[in-house]
Amino acid sequence: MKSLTLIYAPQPQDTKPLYSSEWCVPLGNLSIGTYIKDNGFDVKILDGAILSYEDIEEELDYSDNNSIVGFSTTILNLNQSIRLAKKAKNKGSTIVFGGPQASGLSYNLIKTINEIDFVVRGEGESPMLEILKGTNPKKISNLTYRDGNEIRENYRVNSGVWTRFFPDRALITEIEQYKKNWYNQNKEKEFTATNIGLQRGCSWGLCNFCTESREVRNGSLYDYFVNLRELKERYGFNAFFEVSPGPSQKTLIDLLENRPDDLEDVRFRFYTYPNIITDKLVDILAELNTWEVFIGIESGDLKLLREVNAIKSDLSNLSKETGYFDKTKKQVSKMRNKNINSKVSYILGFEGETKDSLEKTYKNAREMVDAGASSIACSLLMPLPDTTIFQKILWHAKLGPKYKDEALIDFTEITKDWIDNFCSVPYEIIVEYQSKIMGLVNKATAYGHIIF
Ligand code: B12
Ligand code: SF4
Repeated sequence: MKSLTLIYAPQPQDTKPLYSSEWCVPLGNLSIGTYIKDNGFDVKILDGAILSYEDIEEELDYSDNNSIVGFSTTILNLNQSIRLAKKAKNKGSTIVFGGPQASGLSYNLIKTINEIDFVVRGEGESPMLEILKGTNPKKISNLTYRDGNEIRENYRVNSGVWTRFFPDRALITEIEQYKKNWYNQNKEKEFTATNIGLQRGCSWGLCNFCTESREVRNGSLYDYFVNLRELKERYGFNAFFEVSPGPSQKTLIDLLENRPDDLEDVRFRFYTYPNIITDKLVDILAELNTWEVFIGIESGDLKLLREVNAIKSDLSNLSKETGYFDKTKKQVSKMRNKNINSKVSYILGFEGETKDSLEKTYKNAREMVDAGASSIACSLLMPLPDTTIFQKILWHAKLGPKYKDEALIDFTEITKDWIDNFCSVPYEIIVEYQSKIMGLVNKATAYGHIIF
């Protein structure tokens, strides 16, 4: 009988892990693993956020030609995943890649990396089950694979099977380790958090640098709270880092209105964006015992925001932009008074970025901190496969030929290439501003690059 090992390879050592990576369980792998286990197969989950590369490599000694080994990939861990895949392939295992980075580079991966048998684009639960059952690849949705000399990319659907069960944390043997990591990083907090996902897809879904689709999919709220209750009673988690990208106001209102009495004390952390945070929403967030909101402000320059489609308001009425940032400042300050931390997030290096727009972003960050924002995320724009800006790279006369067939994208190199060709300010100045913006608070995070 086939068995499944699901791996989240560690990110390279010269990159900076985000503070939350060590206490967040790998939800994608866990969701697939739960579905596969429920269908009768053995499943093992290996998470490179808490295991070393060598630990995972050692575990692969036990794989053989009955093992399917799956890798969940991001722009940071794809190369390490390929190294590990080579070892598993030598043992005779079938290799499956999935997750956002492999989804966006599926064709190139199958074309250039012989060790990879299948790439799954998008949701992985159903395709993985079909692979384990030995179904003919032609009939498996979301699959990219070799068929003789051809590469086939089957149609992609979101089957939504994940709405019918909860990711089962019993599959994670080191659950106590995640808790310890939370305590170590959050000594001052009196609650214990884990990550959970109500929704897939973003209610805005238009930013040209992002891979999120507008196709919002939700599970039932009743089941969601059953899951929360289990996480509270069985594992002692009483705070939830909601990974849903950009939940709408309505979703947050529904969450409050459907929250059962015995869960009134649990806390939340949400990803949000400026336009949905109104006075009413701040009250709702407070009633939900929200400890932090991440606010994707992205840039202090409205012209740039409009061009990357991230202004998050009705573009047909430009007068609505008046006071766009003032409203956010007001809400940040209101949230501070209600003990909700605001983590304001910026991206530097949008198309057409200038010294002047960087200055506006710096000024914006300073004002948000003055208004009460307690932490900052400030990243250099990383062109991710499957985004509009990645498409711009592929259409570019010089960069297109370089990246067209590439499967192993070096994120620092592509970031520099993007800035050199699409921004009106050099990389060094952008990094200088990143450092200035992050220096505004004690707690700042950045995308992968180590710059300090
Ligand atoms: C929470 C989160 C984090 C957390 C927690 C990570 C964790 N342990 O889960 C933290 C903060 C640590 C983090 C870090 C980073 N993140 Co992040 N993160 C997210 C977020 C918001 C939710 C992830 C999630 O739980 N989704 C819910 C699960 C169920 O969905 P899923 O993971 O996509 O899995 C499904 C499919 O992708 C697929 N699948 C996934 N794995 C596999 C494996 C196999 C074998 C198969 C077949 C299928 C498959 O099937 C799954 C089930 O349907 C996503 C955005 C999003 N909405 O997904 C960004 C996202 C995944 N992150 C992203 C990025 C860029 C990063 C960082 C590089 C940023 C950084 N600062 O360094 C790092 C990378 C860390 C690393 N080690 O590689 C990008 C990835 C894009 C890309 N091409 O790489 C995303 C998509 C955000 C975005 N739109 O830009 N992240
Ligand atoms: S950047 Fe945020 S708001 Fe924009 S599409 Fe992505 S998840 Fe949605």
